Amino acid sequence: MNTIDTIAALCTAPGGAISIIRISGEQALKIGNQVWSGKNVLEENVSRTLNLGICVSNGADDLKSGDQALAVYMPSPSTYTGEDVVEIHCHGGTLVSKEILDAVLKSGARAAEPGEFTFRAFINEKLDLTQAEAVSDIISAHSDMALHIAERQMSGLLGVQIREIRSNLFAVLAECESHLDFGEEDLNWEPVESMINKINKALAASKRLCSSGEEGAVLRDGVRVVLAGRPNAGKSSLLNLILGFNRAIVTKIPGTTRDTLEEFATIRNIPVKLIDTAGIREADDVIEEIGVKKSFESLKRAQIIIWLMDASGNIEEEASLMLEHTAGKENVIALWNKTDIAGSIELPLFENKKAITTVSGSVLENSGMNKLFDAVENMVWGGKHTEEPEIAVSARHTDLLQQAINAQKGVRTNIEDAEWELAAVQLRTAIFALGIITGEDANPDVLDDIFSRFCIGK
Ligand SMILES: Nc1nc2c(ncn2[C@@H]2O[C@H](COP(=O)(O)OP(=O)(O)OP(=O)(O)O)[C@@H](O)[C@H]2O)c(=O)[nH]1
Ligand SMILES: [Mg+2]
Repeated sequence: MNTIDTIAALCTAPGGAISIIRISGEQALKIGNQVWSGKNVLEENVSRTLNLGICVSNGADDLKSGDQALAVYMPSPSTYTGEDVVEIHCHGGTLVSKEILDAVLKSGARAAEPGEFTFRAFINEKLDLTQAEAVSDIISAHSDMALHIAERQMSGLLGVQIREIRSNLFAVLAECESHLDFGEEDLNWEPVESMINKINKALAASKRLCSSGEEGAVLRDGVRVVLAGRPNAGKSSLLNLILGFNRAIVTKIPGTTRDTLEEFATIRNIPVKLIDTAGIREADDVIEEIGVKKSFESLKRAQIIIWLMDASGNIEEEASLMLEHTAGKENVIALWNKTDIAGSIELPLFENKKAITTVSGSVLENSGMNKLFDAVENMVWGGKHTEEPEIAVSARHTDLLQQAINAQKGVRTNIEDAEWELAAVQLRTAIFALGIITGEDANPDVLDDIFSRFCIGK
């Protein structure tokens, strides 16, 4: 991605009431005035205010279409990208915005690549790399908790902590390098103990951040929760209950769901991908057979299985089917459903099976569901999570933090043994890994990989 061209893209999703076209770069103002015309020409005097005017669909001198639009000029450097920015807010609808964007491109802008506005913000030091990543996390957040964490990362919290660790390591590195350069001289050397203290502090902070990676993975990727069981057990009813609306068809006919159905939801603020499956049985026809095959595929990739059993049915058969299909799997919640019509019978609890947590209730009457959600929460957080973490790092950060931790571990011994050369090498490795996290030391491949995952217009 070069940073010279003036770039433009539609920043809003299609189908909304308003569309926003953003233009960023040196030519933004000139192009803006070519495609938009109002009482005021866009210039410094009217900057940062919305101006009403019309758009020119074919650029420059052709005022034929005259779509009403608001335009705003935001001069650099106090803009999202750090460059001159013009935004045109026009009527929603694919055609209007496409015509205006075409005119902008004809007037000299280049179509922005995914994440290119944020990339420019990064290059112009408006954001560090962790903040740029947080922009994407904010867009894709599926729970309040994920959103709050992304917002804190966006405000720079993670970057600040990484830079603090780095500066401790830099201080120790400077001392090690002095030993290498002026080892023979009688300088005012920092005591070894104080250097080790700095390493210990940096190491503890790195480990603390690294350990938030598990929460980060849950909150960013969500947990795959598969609803499985025999036909009619109540799987689709449970999906609808958790979603809060009727997404799946529910009937009393066994075999209603034939294809797997995936929906995002939250359970106790945990983002989950719920997968409703076709009931498992000997299929009646080829369509159902494919559906059942897909159910088995889903089971393989599940992080949590909620296996529903009909408590009003044949208890032994229900239990043995569940045990057969969840054998060797971790994180199984066995849900005895339909207790409202089951009468007072004793239901097996599978207490000798460590991977299985058994709960019972009625999806129809919405009873016992808190116990089900407790079980999901316990499985996700391993019973230890209590409150919202301040920071939850991503898989990329975790890998780099781990590299930094490994390097820091050796440094203590190197310093004690006055192995300044070795200590310096390890410290540089750790500092470099941390610098990739914040972007100072990230190479173009890393940046391409990160920004290509953004959407166009961000
Ligand atoms: N009494 C009672 N009926 C329930 C309960 N949960 C679901 N049902 C009913 O059981 C029937 C089947 O429910 P579904 O949710 O379609 O079951 P399913 O497991 O998705 O079934 P398939 O899609 O055929 O595999 C429907 O008539 C539901 O209303 C419950 O807790 N109690
Ligand atoms: Mg169903």
